[in-house]
Amino acid sequence: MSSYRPPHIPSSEITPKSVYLRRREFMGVAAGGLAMAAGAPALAAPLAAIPTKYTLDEKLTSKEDVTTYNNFYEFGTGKDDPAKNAGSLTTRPWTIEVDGLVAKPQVIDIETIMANYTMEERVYRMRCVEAWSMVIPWIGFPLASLLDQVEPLGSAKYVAFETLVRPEEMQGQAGIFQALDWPYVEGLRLDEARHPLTILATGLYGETLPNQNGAPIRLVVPWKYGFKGIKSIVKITLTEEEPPTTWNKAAPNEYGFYANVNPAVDHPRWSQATERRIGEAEGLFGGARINTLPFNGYADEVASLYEGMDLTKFY
Ligand SMILES: Nc1nc2c(c(=O)[nH]1)N[C@H]1C(S)=C(S)[C@@H](COP(=O)(O)O)O[C@H]1N2
Ligand SMILES: [Mo]
Repeated sequence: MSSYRPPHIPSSEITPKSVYLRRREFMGVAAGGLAMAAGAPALAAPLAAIPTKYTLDEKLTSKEDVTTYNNFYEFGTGKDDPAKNAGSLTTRPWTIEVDGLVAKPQVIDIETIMANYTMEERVYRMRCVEAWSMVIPWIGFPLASLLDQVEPLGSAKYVAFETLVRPEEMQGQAGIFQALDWPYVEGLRLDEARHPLTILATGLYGETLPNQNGAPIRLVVPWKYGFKGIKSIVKITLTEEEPPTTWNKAAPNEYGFYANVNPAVDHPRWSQATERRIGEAEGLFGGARINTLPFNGYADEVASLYEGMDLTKFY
């Protein structure tokens, strides 16, 4: 198969919906084993050979569910709060400060990112630590490309991420009750951050990322529990030490730094062996749960990163 060359997406627009939907149709045809179906729309570039690790032969979660059932505590703790409240977030202008152990620290404007990085579609499973999951067609680019640009020093071992603090626009950061310590912070080991599956997402379903999903730019690490996928990022820092992470600080015995999806290690308060696929019919007694896969189904790609780790233990 020839390699997949994603189309360049100009700064002003993520793939127009019509093109995007045609592409999906084409991908469906390609997955069925036909090089080109009669009547299939003409495409400027061949799109059939998306590496299978970047797409899935699983039903997509509806856009409605992806954009209305969210965790984004800066806008409230209810699943429907982010969709209701995140409209208040101003996402332009927006910059990401990249600093720490890098040769070329810089403040990168989101418009520069949109103009300079080739966006790709990645259809990934997302498994929340709360035992529900989705299949989401992200638009984004490898985090490794951005890291290359700032040239990490040899001493850099981890990447720390930080979300915006703006209580005027994030109502979950205002008022008496604060669900978490702000800013929301996350981190990866540098090799995890550089892994080709790890992306910064700027869109989903062929459109600009909705605010409730972490606009204008958020992390997606498909083999880890969803809380690692930090939203609305304003700062990335290369460090020598393992950085603190929000949920680990809040409950260290429940949420680890690594947080790799692992059906063999239960959360102290519930099983992680199975999951509820959002939008899929459940049986009479809440059945029809599906089995959770080690590394969320990405073991072939990422298990080698964790050689020597005891996979029956909590990390
Ligand atoms: N800044 C920030 N990022 C966040 C969260 C959050 O509350 N704040 N929630 C996390 C959790 S628990 C999950 S499951 C995913 C949900 O992403 P989605 O709403 O786009 O599906 O975002 C993660 N990123
Ligand atoms: Mo989550």
